[in-house]
Amino acid sequence: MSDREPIFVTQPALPDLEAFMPYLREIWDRRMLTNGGPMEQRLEAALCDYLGVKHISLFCNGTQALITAVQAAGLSGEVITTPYSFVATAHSLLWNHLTPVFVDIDPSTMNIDPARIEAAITERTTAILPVHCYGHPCDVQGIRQVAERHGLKVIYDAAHAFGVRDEGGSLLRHGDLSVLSFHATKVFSTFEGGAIICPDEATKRRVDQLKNFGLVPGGATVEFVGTNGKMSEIHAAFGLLQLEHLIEALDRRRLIDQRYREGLAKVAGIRCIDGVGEHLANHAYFPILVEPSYPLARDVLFEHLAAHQIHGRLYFQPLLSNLPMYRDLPSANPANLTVANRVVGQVICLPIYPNLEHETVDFIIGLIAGTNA
Ligand code: T4K
Repeated sequence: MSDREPIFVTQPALPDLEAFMPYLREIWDRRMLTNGGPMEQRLEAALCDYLGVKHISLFCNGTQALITAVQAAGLSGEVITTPYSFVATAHSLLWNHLTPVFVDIDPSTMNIDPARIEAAITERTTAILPVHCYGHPCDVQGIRQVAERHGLKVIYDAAHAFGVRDEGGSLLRHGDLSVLSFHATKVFSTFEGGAIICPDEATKRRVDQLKNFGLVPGGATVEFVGTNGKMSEIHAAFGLLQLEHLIEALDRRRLIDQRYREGLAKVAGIRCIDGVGEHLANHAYFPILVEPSYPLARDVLFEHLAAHQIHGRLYFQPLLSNLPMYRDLPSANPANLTVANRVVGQVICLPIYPNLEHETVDFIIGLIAGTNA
C-alpha cells in the first residue's frame, strides 16, 4: 500500500471560511432561516442569470427535486428511462407509483439512445426521463422528435449538467422540466441541494407549492399532496458564495480534463468519452472505459489505482436494471440492455476536482499507462 495521501473521485472546493461569515451574520440578524427567505430568492435570481434560464425553484436536494418534477408533470403508467444512472433517477418514478421502462444507451455518450425509445413505447407510456450522464448532453433533438410523435412529456435528470451549454444556450432549456443536484460532490454545491428548471411562471408557482406541502401561498389551505423540499437560508447563502468562485473552479476542471485526455490519448485500450465542446462543458466527471485491448481487466486496474491511494468510482455500477427492486421488470432483461451491461463493466471515473494537483493527474496517467506501476 502506498504512503501517499488518499485521493478521492471528488472533493468540494470550499471558499475561505471567513468569506462565509457576512452571509451567516445576515441570516442571524434577520432570523429568517427558511421558507422562501431572501437568500433563497437571491440565489434563484443569481442562478437564472448564471445559467441563462428564466424560472428556477430551489430544493433541499436533487432527489426531492426529481420526485417533485415527476409529480408536477402529472404522469401515469410507464416512463422510459436509462439504466445507466444514479439510483435516484429510477427511484423518483417508484415514489410516484410509475413503472420505469429501461432503454439501452448510446455507447458514444452513455446516454439513452433515442433510436431505441420508440420500440419501448406502449399505450401506457406517458413520459421519457433521460439523464445527461456525466454532464454530457443527451441527443435532445432525437428525444424531442420521439416525444412529439407520441405526445410524451420529457423530464431531464440534469443532476450532472450544471452550467452545460449547447450552441443554442443552456442545456437546461430542453424538455418540459430539468432537474439539477447541488450535492457536495457536484460542480456547484450548496452542501445538499437541487433545483427544478421550469418553462414558465405558472409551472414554477406549482412546483413552489408542491415543495411546500402543497400549501397555497399564505397557507390558507392545501391544494396538493406536496412534500417539504425547501432549501434553507444557510444552504442558499453557501450557494451565493460558491457562485463567486465558480468560473475559476470550472477553469481548473477544464485543465485537468485536458491533461487527462492528452496523457491518456496514446494508452491502448483506454477510451475517454467525448462530451460537448470544451468551453460548453462542466467537466463534472472524468470517466474512462477500459476496453478489452488494455492489458489489465477493469477491476484489476481499479484495484491497482486504489493500492496507490487513487480512489476512483465505478459510476454507475450496478446498473439500475440489475438492482433488486428493478431487475424483475421485463425491460430490465440484460438482453435488452447489452450496451449498458457492457459499458458498466468497463468504466472507471477518475478523480477530478478544482484543487486536484496536476502532479497527481500525471501520477494517475502514469499508473494507467504502466510507467509508474
Ligand atoms: N440524479 C443523478 C443522475 C445523480 O447522479 C444524483 C446524485 C441524483 C439524481 C440525486 O441528487 P442528490 O439527491 O444527491 O442531490 C454521490 C452523491 O451522494 C450523489 O449526489 C450523486 N448523484 C452520486 C453520483 O454520487 P456517493 O455515494 O458516490 O458519494 P460519496 O459520499 O461516496 O462521495 C464520493 C467521494 O467524494 C468520497 O469518496 C469523498 C468525496 N466527498 C464526498 C462528500 C459527500 C468529499 O470530499 N466531501 C463530501 O462532503 O454518491
